[in-house]
Amino acid sequence: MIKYIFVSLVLSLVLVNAIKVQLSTGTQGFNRHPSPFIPGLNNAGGGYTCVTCTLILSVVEQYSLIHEKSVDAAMDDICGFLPGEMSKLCTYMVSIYGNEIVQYFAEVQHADDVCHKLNNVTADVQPSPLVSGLHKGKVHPHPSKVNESPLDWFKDLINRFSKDHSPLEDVDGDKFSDEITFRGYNWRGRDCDDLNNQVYPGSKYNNPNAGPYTDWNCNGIKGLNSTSNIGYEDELCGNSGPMGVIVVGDSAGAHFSIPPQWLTASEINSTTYNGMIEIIANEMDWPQRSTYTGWNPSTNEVPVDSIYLRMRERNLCNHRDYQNTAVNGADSHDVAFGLAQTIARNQETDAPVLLFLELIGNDVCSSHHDFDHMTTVDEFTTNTLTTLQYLDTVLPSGSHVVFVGLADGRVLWNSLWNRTHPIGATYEQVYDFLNCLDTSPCWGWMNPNETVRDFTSERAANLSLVYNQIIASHTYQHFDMQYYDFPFDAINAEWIAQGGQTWQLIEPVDGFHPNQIANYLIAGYFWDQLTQDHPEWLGSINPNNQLIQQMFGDQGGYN
Ligand SMILES: [Ca+2]
Ligand SMILES: [Ca+2]
Repeated sequence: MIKYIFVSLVLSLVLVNAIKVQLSTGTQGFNRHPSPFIPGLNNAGGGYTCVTCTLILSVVEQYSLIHEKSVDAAMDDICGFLPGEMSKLCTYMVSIYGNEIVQYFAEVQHADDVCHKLNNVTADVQPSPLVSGLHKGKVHPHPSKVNESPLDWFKDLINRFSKDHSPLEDVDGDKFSDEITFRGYNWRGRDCDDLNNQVYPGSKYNNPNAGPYTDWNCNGIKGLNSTSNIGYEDELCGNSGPMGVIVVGDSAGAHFSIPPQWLTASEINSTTYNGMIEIIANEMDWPQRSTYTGWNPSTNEVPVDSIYLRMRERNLCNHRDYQNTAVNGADSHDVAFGLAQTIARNQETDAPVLLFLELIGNDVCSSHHDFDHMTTVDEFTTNTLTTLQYLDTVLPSGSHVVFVGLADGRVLWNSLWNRTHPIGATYEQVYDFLNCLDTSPCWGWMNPNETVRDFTSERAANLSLVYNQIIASHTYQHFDMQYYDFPFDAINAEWIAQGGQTWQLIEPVDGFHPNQIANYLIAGYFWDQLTQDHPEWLGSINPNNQLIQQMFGDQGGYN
């Protein structure tokens, strides 16, 4: 149960906010408060502790009421539902704090009061006894329950992706992996030869060392046509104009999503937390279902559409040529001074790309209760020009850059404020709680004050204007450019016309991100725009598609 708190809140709020802080730390040398949760992560205050505690214990409390079980039994149940090491961590935490929690529930009954009692809810940076014990390594689990600390496992898990957002398992160092998580092929097409750094998705280079007619670009097309004596890659793809898809951006570009069932006490059962560790290892993101680089097959429950899938459908030679380099919390500065450099592309030997620069909120969003932490127009211009200057050194000739403007986040408050969050409170209460503890991902928009929300949107709109100014005043050698507004209004109108409602397009747990349906609709919207404005950017339909399908089937799939 406590593990549940750790995972859900630490990885929702801490990932969204603290990784943003950490990006800045790495590139600007900021030194902010250390996180009381995990050494190496940062915390804006003591707030995450409070949020985490209250959320976890709220779930425990509701679960115990729904199932008419004691708090003790509720914690045991939930720990048992967690997978593997998570379950151990949960048991570990309960072994340390369970008795106190049970006792406090008996005294005060409600989760937030219990957290007060546990000294988690504090007005200053005072770490809770629970967390400070972890931080200082003073806790001693009951020896009969746990033999070794699962905290080391957990800290290792977090540290693996909190420092560098390149693939973790990458033997040959070409920035592509044959693992699925930790920035593996959920994020970038799978490396079909992880021992050869000249073999990877997007390569045009027929490496003689890889052997003639091998699959040097991992698109599944290989071999020699003995009749024509030409390799199939050359024959079927050589003149097809292959084009990769890259997104550089933020948590919305990576498709951040916390499964709401994790927090919905009435739905918690033994299968609720299946796949939890993989979800964490993907930084709580779902790039494999995202607008830009989604590749999971669509189902009735999970509709997937993406720019990559559309490009692949147009030309099967593009199979596996996708890269999602988006990072939770990223803003224009992070992209300019760190994240753009995680792109894998050889300007000389790789196919050109259709690249989306997608930063829809973090330049105006933070937990700070002021406007001073928002990026100014001048800063945004400098950051964007720095990014473009770098892209001109790595993108192959014939590439295209699509700027996605900042969102108008007023839709969040307007469509959610009086609705009920999975935790049981209204969004107004949840937003207020997060703001109170300096842990909101976006004080400016998740805010009851209309003036504050309006100012945030005004700044966002002014930043978006920078893109068209750059397009009008700058040219680059290796790519051309196009700007589009973030199309939430457009897809919302489409959704409402189909009988839907706006709140159904927003992530329920964080009350902040575009959800799966929105990702699906945005992909179709951008595709239609590009088809209309720049059909030549999308390449020709490959007349060999049918032949490729007959000969190479699913082209090796994705794993
Ligand atoms: Ca590799
Ligand atoms: Ca390789």
